[in-house]
Amino acid sequence: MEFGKFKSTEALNQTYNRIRGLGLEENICELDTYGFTVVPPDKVADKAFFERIRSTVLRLCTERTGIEFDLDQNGAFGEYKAQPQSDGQFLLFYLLMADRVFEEWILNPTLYALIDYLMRGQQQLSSLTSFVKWKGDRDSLGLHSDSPPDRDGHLPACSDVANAAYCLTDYTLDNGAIAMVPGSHLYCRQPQPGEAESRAVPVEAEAGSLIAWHGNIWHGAFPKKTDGLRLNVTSYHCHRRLKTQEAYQWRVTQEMLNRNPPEFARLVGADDHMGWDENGPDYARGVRYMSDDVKKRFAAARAKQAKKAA
Ligand SMILES: O=C(O)CCC(=O)C(=O)O
Ligand SMILES: [Fe+2]
Repeated sequence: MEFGKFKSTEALNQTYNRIRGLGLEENICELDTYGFTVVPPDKVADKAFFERIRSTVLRLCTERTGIEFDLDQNGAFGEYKAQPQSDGQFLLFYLLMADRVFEEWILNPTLYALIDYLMRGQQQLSSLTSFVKWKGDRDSLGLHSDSPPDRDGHLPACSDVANAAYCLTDYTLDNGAIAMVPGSHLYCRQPQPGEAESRAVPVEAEAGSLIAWHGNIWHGAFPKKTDGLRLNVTSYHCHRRLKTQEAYQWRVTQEMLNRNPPEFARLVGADDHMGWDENGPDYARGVRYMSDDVKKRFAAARAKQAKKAA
């Protein structure tokens, strides 16, 4: 029996084969069972890429705050005003538009494969941010699901959003690791305030690891008790039918699209005709960056129609 080639799952075969090719089967099992996984650095990116993206995030910290940032020193807000800010934490936003290294990152094969699996190929990038943390107090773990709930707080069983943090420093309990409630993605609802805190576990991972999670899982963070920074690149994706947090669809430049493969264009909604003006929809956007398997399915449908008409 050979898996990966079934005719009825043409769209999924590629995802399946990608997962197997990268040796991520165990991670998929963890995602399905527990709602999160940790991929070790050697399956994510090489050291040179890691160093490049980390120094870029540090440079942006310095540029946006006006204060020199160093991994071993605690941070400060300086001139930086973007919200939310809390004790010992801010977020850097809109990283995709800040440096080309982030264009490379969203196409990273391991990140792409895990998100593609969770979102069944329907993902777009919602935001690319960095949580910048240093020593600070928290009065709770701040448990939440990343998926937007319906009116009554219910979540769909599928992963409507999926998230992944590329750890740029070690995550340990004392360093303010992300907190996960294993298996809570199956509850299909947001937690009540304060609920399940005692069941949350610290996700300990060395710098260079990728922590990925199902959109429904209850997660937050432990307080950072040590000196120095905790840094990441948080790669938040949502289903194509949802609004993105950051504005890419009409803002990503043609130059950015030209220098990247069609997967990039689809991730930033450059193939999406929604949001038109008085000129109406431009359906050509969808065709321009269509994936090979969708092209194949379209061609097969057209051929069938032509045969019928003949
Ligand atoms: O690492 C953290 O502080 C948790 C961040 C979080 O909730 C998220 O990235 O969705
Ligand atoms: Fe979150």
